[in-house]
Amino acid sequence: MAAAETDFGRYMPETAAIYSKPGKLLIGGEWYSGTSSARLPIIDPAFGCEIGQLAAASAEDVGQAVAAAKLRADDETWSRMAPGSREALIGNLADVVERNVDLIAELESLEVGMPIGVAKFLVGLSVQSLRYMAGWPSKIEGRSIPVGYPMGGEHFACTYREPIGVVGAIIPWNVPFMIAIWKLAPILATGCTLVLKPSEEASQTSLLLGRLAQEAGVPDGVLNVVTGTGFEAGEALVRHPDVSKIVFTGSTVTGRAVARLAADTTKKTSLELGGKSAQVIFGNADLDVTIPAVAGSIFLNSGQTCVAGSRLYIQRKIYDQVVEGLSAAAKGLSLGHPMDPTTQLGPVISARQRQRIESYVQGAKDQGATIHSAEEAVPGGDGFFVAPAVVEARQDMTIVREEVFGPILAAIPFDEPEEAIALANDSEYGLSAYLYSQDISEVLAVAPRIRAGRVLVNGTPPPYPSIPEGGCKASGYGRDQGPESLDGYLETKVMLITVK
Ligand code: TXE
Repeated sequence: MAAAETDFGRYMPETAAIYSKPGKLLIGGEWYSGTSSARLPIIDPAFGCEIGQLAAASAEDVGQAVAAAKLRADDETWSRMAPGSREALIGNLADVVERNVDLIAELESLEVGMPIGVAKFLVGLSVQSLRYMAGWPSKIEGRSIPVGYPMGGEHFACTYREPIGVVGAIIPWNVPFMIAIWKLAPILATGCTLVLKPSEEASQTSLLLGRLAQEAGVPDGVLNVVTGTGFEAGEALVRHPDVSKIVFTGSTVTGRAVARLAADTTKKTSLELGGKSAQVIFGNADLDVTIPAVAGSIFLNSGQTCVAGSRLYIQRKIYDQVVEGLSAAAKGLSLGHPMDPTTQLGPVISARQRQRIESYVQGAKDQGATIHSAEEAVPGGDGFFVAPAVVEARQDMTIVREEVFGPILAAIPFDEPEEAIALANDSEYGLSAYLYSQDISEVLAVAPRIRAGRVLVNGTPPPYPSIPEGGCKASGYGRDQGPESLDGYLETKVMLITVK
């Protein structure tokens, strides 16, 4: 790629207009520049150049956003809104988002480096998540509990499920719009309110979501968006005593720090953290299906997905064939500008991430790994492109132990299924796992013994809104999507009536 800077001619006029003005903060239905004059640069990863600026929210701005969210959370017209009205409102937001898929996808593609087709697909999935959640408000039920002691007395007991109040959501840069919707949809369904702090590296679609929520008629103060740094805006949100819960998606290190800080004010937390997900290919797998699926799991969005299957265990008799097939798949990927429809892999988010990924690959080489890298596919210029690679590794290598968050697959052979289970579980993480086998008995014997939030078999379908997403071990706790996500925003209250 020769050009040195972003050509807005490739984008819709609305996209160019958005970047021509510094971003603002959405607080209580009003757009503010913020109390601080500091601005954060927005970088186009395809060229490494600045394309706009964001407001850097101060602790005072965050305090105002929390106050607006609390005012609305305490307002019974919101927290006790008729379920039918709430369902209609979420449905409206789904419609508004659907009408704006192209614009949202352009912003996501521009800031994250995601190929435009992938971005449109993922924004489309977000519409599905909203529609799924739009069906829930009328189905959030308590229960009646039969009570009574043998010695007498008659009581009636029942439970209510009530919104927990103000939620702070801190989200990352890899798939920001979809993750914001995964937090916002159940918040709308339960009657909580939200202060959303997107990553300083990809905030624009969260700001656009604020605009679209206004257009859909979401009441002021229900969704507040504060852009800014993690250490200032993020920490201020976590410290604030009026925030009942922090829902966080990001790195394990930051997630742990957030949980520690949240404990000071007895906040609930839900953490969707890093992953080092295992893919296991048994000798009888259908390789025509398996190789593209394995490649898709690690190379989608340049490996920047939390559920990326970055550790690959291959039964020895097909090891060479699989490594060869996946190396060819990596080398066949087309790297280029995210708006080019032929591009399969865009740049990674930042120079920092590129350097981090490259240092993991170099480290593996230094530890004796064989690397099959598509270096010749990397475009020239200042964009943050990384060569996809298959690394023939050993279990003790850093590249197998730590989350790389790039298009790098570490492959290791195994002999017996028992060994594959042990290798797959030999990780501090537990987000996702993938099994490939044509033997259903083998699948049913192995899947329950893998410690992960989910086990996908013989394919990598996109996330369904009705299926919970989240992990265990160092990958965190709590769930997005599905009915389980609602539990995270509800408090159970008991009413106990003495009848006689
Ligand atoms: O994440 P951070 P970074 C992993 C991935 C990546 C690494 C670093 O391995 O290479 O994390 O990415 C906010 N208090 N994942 O540095 O720091 C920050 O502003 C409160 C995996 O971008 O976790 C941003 O909004 N908030 C992951 C959010 O936390 C703070 C996706 C995430 O930033 C804060 C992303 C603080 N002290 C990265 N410090 C996945 N599994 O999906 C930062 N933040």
